[in-house]
Amino acid sequence: MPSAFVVFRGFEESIQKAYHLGLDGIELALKNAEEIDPVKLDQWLNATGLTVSCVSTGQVYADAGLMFTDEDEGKRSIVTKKFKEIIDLAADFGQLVNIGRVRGRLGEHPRKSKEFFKRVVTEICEYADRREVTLILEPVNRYEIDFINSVVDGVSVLRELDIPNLKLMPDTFHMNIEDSGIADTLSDNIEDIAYIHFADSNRLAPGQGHIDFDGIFRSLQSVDYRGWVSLEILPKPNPDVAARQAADFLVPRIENYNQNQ
Ligand code: LER
Ligand code: MN
Repeated sequence: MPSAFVVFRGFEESIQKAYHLGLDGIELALKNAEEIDPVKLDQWLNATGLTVSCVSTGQVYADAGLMFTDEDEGKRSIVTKKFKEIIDLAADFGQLVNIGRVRGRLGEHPRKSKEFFKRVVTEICEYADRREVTLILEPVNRYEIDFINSVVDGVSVLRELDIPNLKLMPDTFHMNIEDSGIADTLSDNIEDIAYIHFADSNRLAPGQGHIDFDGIFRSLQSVDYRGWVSLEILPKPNPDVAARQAADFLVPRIENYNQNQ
């Protein structure tokens, strides 16, 4: 979708560009599993040595307004089916699928909405477990969604649901709005964290706003975080410049981080 916070569009070209920027992987933002041909994807990845870091699903929501909390059972079945297809794809590519805004809203009937959310999450996690895929729940700030806004909120949902293949995907942009601190909150909750979205305070490339990424790297290093950090930034002033700013800032820091493992 034109509104997606993705840097590049077009799979083959994006993989090529990510490779030339010195990145290790590519996060796919899909609205449907059929959007991508797995055979071609495998070829593009093999040609570059990149891997899929995760499949993100914000576009499942953005495209058709589908959400886990929908009162309409038919719509909940559609979103569940789409997730199962994406999980099948992720079984071969990345083994991680995110749950962001597609979880929906609590709205006027919070008890019912929470129950619907729980049912869909339980069903897709069970399906994913058999395929060794983990679902990663993303806390999203209050201006975009009305529940699970902070990492601390996310941790309490994880404790309540108690599903082994359900983890968190914090996003530094949202954490800057909702959490008491970024670096400490990440290290304090690292056992529940499987993946991290990096964007600066203004959603631009890391280094273009006021988030202390060096402090975050130190904190992650102190708890030996081994998961991905992935860029989810606005393509501004244009996709290539934004990606270059991000790579110039992050690649040396990640190389340094990996050398100190
Ligand atoms: C999705 O990863 C996210 O962070 C949202 O803010 C995008 O709308
Ligand atoms: Mn995000």
